[in-house]
Amino acid sequence: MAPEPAAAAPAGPAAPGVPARADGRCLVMGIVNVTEDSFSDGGRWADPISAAAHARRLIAEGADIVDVGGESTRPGAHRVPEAQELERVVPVVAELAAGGATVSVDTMRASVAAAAIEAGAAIINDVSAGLADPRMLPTCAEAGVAVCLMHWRTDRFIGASGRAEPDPRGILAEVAEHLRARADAAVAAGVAAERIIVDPGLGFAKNADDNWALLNGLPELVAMGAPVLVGASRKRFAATVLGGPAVPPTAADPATAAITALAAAAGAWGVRVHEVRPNVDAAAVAAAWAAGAAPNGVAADGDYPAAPAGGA
Ligand code: PMM
Repeated sequence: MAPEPAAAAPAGPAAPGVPARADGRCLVMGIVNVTEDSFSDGGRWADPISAAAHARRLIAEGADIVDVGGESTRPGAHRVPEAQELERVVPVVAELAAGGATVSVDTMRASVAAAAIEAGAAIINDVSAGLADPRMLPTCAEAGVAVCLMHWRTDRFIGASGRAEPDPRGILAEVAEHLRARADAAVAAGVAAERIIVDPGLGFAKNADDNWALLNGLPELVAMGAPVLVGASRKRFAATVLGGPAVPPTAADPATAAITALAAAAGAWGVRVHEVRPNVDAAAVAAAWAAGAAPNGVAADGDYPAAPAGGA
């Protein structure tokens, strides 16, 4: 498959406030972790030069968005000092945005968000959904950028979120309610409703059953109305289809692509992935399947043409 151009995704009519593709297909967000210790790729692109090169590779493979993060959220990870997060993230964002890429920034700090927006970021991806830093939502509102609000039940934010224990009604009800509440908080802070993306937070304080239940319930989250981002890539639960979690995270890449196809078919706005190319293909398969037609009017003959008249 030919790589798509390294350009910003055009805004589609269905989602005026967030990036969208003109053809309406599920977006692929490539992950660029400028970190020492992220779950599957920590340390591989820990300096801005190799991170930007990696991001350019992902864009050449067809990523619609690149998500740049300077702080790992893996269990037990310590917070990175603010100055270090800024040093890791801002130069990468500036370079990619100057090249025309649509850049998202994975941060829980309003100061990092503000600097990244200044450098050209179009989306702030906050895994705390604005709970870690009270300035985050007002900062996004003032800048007029899109914001991704993710579900994460963690004692880091107990005071702010009010929930420390699982909801007895089940994970889907908990996630839906939390995302609705955080979206309301974002709107109250001045974020335009059409700029809000929500994310069930697969793998964040959730067991494998929780994650599969959330994917099973994805249509319900999509029906809430906001664009939904799904981050299953290389997470431990995805490897459960391989017979157990004791496999390297990259072994879950084929399962990730299958999840992408199914998530796209269920109406996901985007998927956040490490490996771009197979996920672009998976999203394209879902789009062609839904359309009942070849993508972009591509003509292709059948593999087994009809036998010539008279028979062979
Ligand atoms: N997962 C990780 C980090 N950031 N952001 C969003 N919106 N959704 C996710 O599922 C998500 C995220 C952790 O994965 P990584 O360490 O492999 O990047």
